[in-house]
Amino acid sequence: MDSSFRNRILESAKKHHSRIVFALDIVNDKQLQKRAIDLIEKVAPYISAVKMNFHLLLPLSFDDISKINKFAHNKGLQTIADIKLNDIGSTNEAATSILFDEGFDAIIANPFVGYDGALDSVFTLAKKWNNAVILLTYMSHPAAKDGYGLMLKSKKRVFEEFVARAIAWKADGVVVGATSPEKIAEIRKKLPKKILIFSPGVGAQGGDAKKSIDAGSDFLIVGRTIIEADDPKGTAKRICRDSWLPVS
Ligand code: OMP
Repeated sequence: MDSSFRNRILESAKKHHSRIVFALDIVNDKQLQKRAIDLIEKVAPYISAVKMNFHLLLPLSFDDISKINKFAHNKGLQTIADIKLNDIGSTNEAATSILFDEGFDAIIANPFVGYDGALDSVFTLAKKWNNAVILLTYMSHPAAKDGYGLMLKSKKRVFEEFVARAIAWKADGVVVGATSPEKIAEIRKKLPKKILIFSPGVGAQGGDAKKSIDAGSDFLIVGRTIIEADDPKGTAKRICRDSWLPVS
């Protein structure tokens, strides 16, 4: 049986009937770890993975993060470390080792920094751990066009170069904002099916869950819309049902 990250997250999607990656972006809470675990407990039936960003990675300890990862795994969920890694190889290697030791299944990195002497160490470690690397390709914020949309001398736009890198480096996934469904559709056409598209920006940033899935996203990354809702469980359930696409 194929135990790759791709297979693990698709199995989780099938089990939970959900295409949602829940962004655990908790702010203004002194009991971060407890709140994180409470939220996972509530929404676990309606998500396929959990993503942790600096909101938790900076203030919490190695043990706290490991415990959250273990809790999510026990619920049959995959976990993604979002630090948009972007440094020289030795530093990337140190960061990736710590995150995989903490139990993460995947890490988000920035392809801008290149492969040799930079992201090569991240891909090597991911392979060793049977984990995944997900590359930023077209972000969700309004200024994304000022970076990812720039035209290069080669007549390729930056995001097209990043798509080529994702293919050449055998990335497991790419991030393309739900706020640009036309970019999702364009990128989906260029990417082999085995590379998953993760789309943040649903709800709070104005993106639409169903439109993103229809355009070709495999997973939706959703944070504040669920966390800040009066009823996080009901909200996760609604987004999950509205955007469900069976895993083929
Ligand atoms: P909400 O806007 O609250 O749903 O959160 C979105 C989450 O996705 C946050 O953790 C962001 O840091 C992250 N994100 C984006 O919003 N846009 C991107 O282009 C990329 C990411 C990401 O890599 O996850």
